[in-house]
Parts: sequence; C-alpha cells; structure tokens
Amino acid sequence: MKTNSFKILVAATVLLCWVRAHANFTNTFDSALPPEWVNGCQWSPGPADWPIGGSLQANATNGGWVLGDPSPKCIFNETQRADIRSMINAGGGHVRFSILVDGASFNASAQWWHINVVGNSAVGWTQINEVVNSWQNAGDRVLRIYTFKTNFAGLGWTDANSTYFEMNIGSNSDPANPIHYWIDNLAVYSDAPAVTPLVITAQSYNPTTREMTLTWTSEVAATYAILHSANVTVTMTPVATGIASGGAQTTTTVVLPAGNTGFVRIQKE
Ligand SMILES: [Ca+2]
Repeated sequence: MKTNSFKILVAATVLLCWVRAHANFTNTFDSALPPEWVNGCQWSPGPADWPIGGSLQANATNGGWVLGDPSPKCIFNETQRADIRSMINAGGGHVRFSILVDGASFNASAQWWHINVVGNSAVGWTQINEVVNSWQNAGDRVLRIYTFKTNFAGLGWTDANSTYFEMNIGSNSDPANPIHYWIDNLAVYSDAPAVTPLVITAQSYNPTTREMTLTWTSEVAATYAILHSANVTVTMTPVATGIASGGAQTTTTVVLPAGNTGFVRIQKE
C-alpha cells in the first residue's frame, strides 16, 4: 500500500546573521572600589552634594603631571574585555563617565587644573589631553560635573583581538596642588542596533488545506518573507512577502504548494 506522507522542514534565516550580539556594561561605584581599578584611587561616598552616592576618587598626594601608576587606572577584567571585543565587532562603541570636583578636591589656593584620559590596548597608548581644562577659584565649594565621552577609536580600542584593554585617568596642575577629583557613572556601551535572533517559536501544518501557520521572534517595523522549495537542491521561492512584523512575535499562515515534501524558510527582508 502506498502511503501519502508529507514532510515539511522549517528554517529561520536572518540576513544579518554575522552581526554578533554585544553586551554593554556600567559601573556606578556605589559601595566599593571594583578590583579592576588600581593605583592612585580609592572608593569614596562621593561629593557632599552628589545625590547618587559612591564614587571613585583620585588620591595622589602630589600635583603636577599625574598620569599612569600614580593615577586611577582601570585594567578591565576578562568579562569586560570580552564585552569590549564584542562592541568593537558590532561597531558604535563608546566610553562615557562623569568627572566631579567640589571644594574638597582642592587645597585653598586658586589654581589651574586639567584632566587627561588614556586608552591602552594592543593598538598602543592613545592619549586625549585636557578633556577638562579649568580653573578653581580659592575657596569655591560648588560641585561641578563634567561629562567625558569618546568613541572607542578615541581610546585606540579598535583591535577586536587585543588581549587587554586599559584606561588611565590623570590630572595636571601646579606641583603644589594635588587634584582629588571623583569619577562616577562609567558606561562602556555600543549604540549599534541590537539584532533580534529570528527563532521559530510555534508551527503547525494542515495537510488537507496545505496551510502552515508559523510564529517567530521578530523585530518591530521589519517585514518578512516565507520561502519554500520542494527539496534543498533547488532555489527557494517566496510564497509570501512583505509580512508586517507583529512586534516581538509575528504569526502568519501561508498555503504551501502541493507536494509530499517541502522546506520552508522565514527570512527578514
Ligand atoms: Ca555612584
């Protein structure tokens, strides 16, 4: 007796499948100095008027050019290094943090002061001078907040194979005037668009009507096509195109061509 079986295989395809997911990370220094931060810094409850708590504080006892071992240095740990590599691959990598000073950052003298930032990696030492170039009036107690932001290239973080990533933050001032600034709200992030993996979450097939209903994870505002072929050796042809995203998930029903076997693919257009 001849049996009439029908086999359908389904597959999901994303056109951007080589784009790797990337992970951002932050540090708000709320309760302790993270172990990756070494040299010339300590945990601090933060400036008196800083409403969001603990910070990292530079604690060099001398002024002058302070950059490198006497100044705050972050040797990003392996988890963070993996995240930075993923962001280099994804593109759009940035580093942002706040630099804070108030009266407790300075001695009683009126004085000039600068902040400099350096990235280090396999690419080498990459320095950005005078991200702050400011003046402190004698006796000024006011909290001031400066936001530093650069893309990864600004720190030389362009080699996704680098085995290390470091950042140094340093000050420059008169040698008699150490600068006890704070650092807070470090964010290392990529603004590259996130890629939603296309995963089929439900499927059903009615061999009488040849209707196949598929549900998959989708991206808002994307459109999708359903392709079909009788076997994998021939080019798949669309059975439906321009299927509007239903949001985080999309469900659609298509009528498949007649045949005892077939392959179906969902493709982001
Ligand atoms: Ca904080």
